[in-house]
Amino acid sequence: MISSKIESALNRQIDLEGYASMYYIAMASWCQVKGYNGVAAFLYHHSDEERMHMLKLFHYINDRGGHGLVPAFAAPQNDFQGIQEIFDIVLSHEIKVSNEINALVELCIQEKDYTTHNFLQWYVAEQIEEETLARNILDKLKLIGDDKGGMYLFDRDLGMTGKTG
Ligand code: OFO
Repeated sequence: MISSKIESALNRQIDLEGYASMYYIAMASWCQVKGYNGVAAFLYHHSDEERMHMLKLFHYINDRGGHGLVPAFAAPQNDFQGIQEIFDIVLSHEIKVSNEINALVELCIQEKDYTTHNFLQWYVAEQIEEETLARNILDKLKLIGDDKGGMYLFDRDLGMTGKTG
């Protein structure tokens, strides 16, 4: 059985993961409309992954005697200045999620909830991968700069990776 403190902290995490899933759809949709079909495919896929992160939390909370709740998600922005802005947002959002996961891990130690602590290790590892991926993409964008041909190849390659980590 989880404490109500841990239950509400995990429910806040549901909100973050679900919001991320919606945000990635908003970014994917913008890319699709602008003709960046590879980036769009990558972001749609990433949205699915965030939804899976959210569902894992529902199952865990409910299995431990709590109640996973669907929050009212805030509307993400739907308009973007370009691919650079999108991946800046991706990285800063992933850093935010990592910080929240770390705070949750800390709370588990305080509350002596070692089962939830163990459950959260999956998220800790996942966040390292996602932050690294976002940083690698930003490095590539820096190399490409204003090179249109480079951007064409970037879009094509990202569409082929499919995997967001
Ligand atoms: Fe990328 O946020 Fe989930 O864990």
